[in-house]
Amino acid sequence: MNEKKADYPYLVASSVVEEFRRKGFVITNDVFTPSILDHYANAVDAEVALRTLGDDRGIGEKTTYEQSFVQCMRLWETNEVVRALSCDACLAGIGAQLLGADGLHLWQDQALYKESGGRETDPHQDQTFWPIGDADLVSAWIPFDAVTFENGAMAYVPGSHKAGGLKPVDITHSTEPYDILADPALKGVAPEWVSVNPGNVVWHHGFTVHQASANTSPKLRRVFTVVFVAAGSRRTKPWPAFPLDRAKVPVGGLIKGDGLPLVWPVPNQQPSAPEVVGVAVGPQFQLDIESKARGPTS
Ligand SMILES: O=C(O)CCC(=O)C(=O)O
Repeated sequence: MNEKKADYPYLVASSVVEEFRRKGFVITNDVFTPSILDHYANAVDAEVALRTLGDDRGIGEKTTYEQSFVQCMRLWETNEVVRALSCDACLAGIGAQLLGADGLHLWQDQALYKESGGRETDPHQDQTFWPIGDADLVSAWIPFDAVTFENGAMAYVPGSHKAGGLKPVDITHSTEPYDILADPALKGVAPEWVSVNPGNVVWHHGFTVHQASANTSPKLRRVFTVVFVAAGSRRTKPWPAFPLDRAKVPVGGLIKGDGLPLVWPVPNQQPSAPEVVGVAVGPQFQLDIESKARGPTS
């Protein structure tokens, strides 16, 4: 073990790193103890409840996109307990090991709560949503409950991250979503379904094609995700992107600034929340129409 590795609060076996780099996704076991996970799950539950207060619609009354999940983004900015989860040194250290990065910025977090009766999440790549080119990006998918095919498990196309950015998929269904699984670059490789127990975390690369099954169970599927981007990455395109526009990152500029804190190496102080926050529920796309000055943190 070299000195640098000894600094990681959670050391990832080289076979796990190798699997991530080969397949574009991997599970890390026992990242959270049951009591710590419970502590965070309660905080995320409370924040989601606060943000969705007054929305009494049944699943059938929601848009196609909303039927995939209740989406609440950047909870770390409005809840101090969730901030500790999204800036957790174990998570950030694992992300750094998987990407082989010296530093990581927090790109976003979000609760993705798939309701009973919720539809599938359409196959897509995350990274093509954002003007960040081929920056190294990794996502931690953190279930608060056991997840199987019956209640909204994820499936990943092994090796698909090596294809780079394919045509973006409009998972919001504002337009007909591209059938990315039929993209010739994927060579017909079938997605692999992954069941996961709470405490374990599934990681996927920003270019890995993934989807989630419908929730046919009677219970809510509670998942929280944290996305990290390698330090030194730059904005590549001018089109709107909430976190980049908020931090005033120009094309060619480094991805950093207000709302994009460095979380690896572990900072001396927990990052502070940005001055301006985005919409409480749903995707945060555009700064000008969606943002407001932050109220008191809960
Ligand atoms: O959990 C889901 O339904 C989808 C998650 C997803 O697409 C992601 O974490 O990138």
